[in-house]
Amino acid sequence: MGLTLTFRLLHTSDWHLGRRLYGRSRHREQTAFLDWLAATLDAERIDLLIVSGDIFDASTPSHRCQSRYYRFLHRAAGTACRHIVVIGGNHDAPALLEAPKALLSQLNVHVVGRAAKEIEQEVLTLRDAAGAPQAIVCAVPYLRDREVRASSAGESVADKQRRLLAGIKHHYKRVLNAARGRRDRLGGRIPLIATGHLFAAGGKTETDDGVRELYVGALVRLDAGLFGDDLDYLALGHLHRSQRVAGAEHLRYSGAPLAVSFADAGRSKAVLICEWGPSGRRIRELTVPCFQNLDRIEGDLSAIERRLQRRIDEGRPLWVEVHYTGREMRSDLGDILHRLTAGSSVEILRIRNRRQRSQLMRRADRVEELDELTPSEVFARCLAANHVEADVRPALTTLFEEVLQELYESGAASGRRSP
Ligand SMILES: [Mn+2]
Repeated sequence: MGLTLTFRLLHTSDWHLGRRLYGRSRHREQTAFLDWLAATLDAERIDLLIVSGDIFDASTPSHRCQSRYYRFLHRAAGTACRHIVVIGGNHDAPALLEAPKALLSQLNVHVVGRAAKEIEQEVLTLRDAAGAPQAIVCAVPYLRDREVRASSAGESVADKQRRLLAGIKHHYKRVLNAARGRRDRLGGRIPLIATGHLFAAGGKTETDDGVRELYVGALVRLDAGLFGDDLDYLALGHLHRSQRVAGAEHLRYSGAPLAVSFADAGRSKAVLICEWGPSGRRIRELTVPCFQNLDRIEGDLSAIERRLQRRIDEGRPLWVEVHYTGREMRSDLGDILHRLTAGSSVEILRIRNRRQRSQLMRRADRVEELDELTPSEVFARCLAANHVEADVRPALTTLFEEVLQELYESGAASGRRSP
C-alpha cells in the first residue's frame, strides 16, 4: 500500500465488561485492562482503535460497568489516538451503545450499535489533524436477523438460514461498494478496513468459552470470500480465541483480552496492531498482561493436594478450578480442600466432582450441575424426561431457541451464564 506516512490500528474485542467468573466480580481485572489499553495507545502511537463488539457482557450493564467504559473512552480520547470505532456485538444492546453517539462523535469516538438505515452511515472516512484522509472504515456491527432478513410466513428453518446468509452477504457487499467508491474518489491510496461481529467458517471455539450462538439453527458460518480481495484489514469480534480467518494474515479475530473461563488458564491473551507505512503492512500481536492468574487442577485427591500445596507455597494470588477424577467417592472433598487453602493466596472458585455427580444423576438430583448446562441442554433434557416424541423435538427445539434469542436480545435474560 505504499503510504508515505505511518498509520497504526489497534484491534480488540469481546471485553465483556461486567462478566463474572463463577459469581466472582472481575471489576479489578477489567479496570486494569482498560488502564493498560489507554497507556498502550500512547506507548504504541496508535492512530485508530477498533473495538469489535461485546463491550458489555449483558444488554443491561450495571452503572459501574458503564462508568468504567466511559472513563476509558474519555481517557483514550486524550491520548495520541485520533479515532475510536466501537461496534455493537451480540451481547450489547444497540440502543444503549448508541444513546451517547452524537456526544461521543465530538471526541472522535464513532459508535455503530446496529445496522444503519443508510449504508453510508457505516462508512467512515478518518482524517488526520490537517484534514487529509488516512483510512476508510466499514463499521459493520453484529447484524441481527430482523435487520437483514426479509421474513415471510411459513418459512422452514433452512429457508430462514438461507435468507439470513443472503442478507448478511448483501449488507457487506453494499457497505464495501460504498467504501470503494469513496476511496476511489479520494485517490485510492489509503487503507480500507472493515469490522464484523460474526462467526466465520472454520473458526475455533471450545466448550466453556462463553461464545453464544448468533443465530437460531446455529449453522450460519460466513466464508472469507464475503469480504472481497481488496480489504486491507478485517477486525472481527465474537470468537474469544485469537485467530485468522481462512489462514489469511489480515482477516483476524483479536480474541477476548481477559481469560473467559478456566479453559483459558495459562493461555496468553492479546490485542492486534496493524501498521501501514512506506514498506507496506505489518501485523503483530501484543500480549495483554495477566491481571488474574487462573489454574485448573485435575486428578485424584493426593494429586490435587500436591499441586494445590505447590501453588500455595508460590504465594501469589490465584483462582483455581478443581476437577476431581479419583475412583473413590469423596463427599468431603470441598471441606478438605478449603481447609488446605484457608489463609493462603489461593482461592478455589469451583470444584467439579465427577464421582459425586454421577451418583447424584442416578438420583435425578441435578442441582449440583445445573449451572454447567446451557439453557438448550436443559431443554433437551426436559424433552427427554417428558418422553416427547422424537419427530416433534426438532421443531420444539427451534421454537425454544427463537424465544431464547429474543430474550437475550431484549435484555430480559442476563448474560450471566450464556451458551
Ligand atoms: Mn463475545
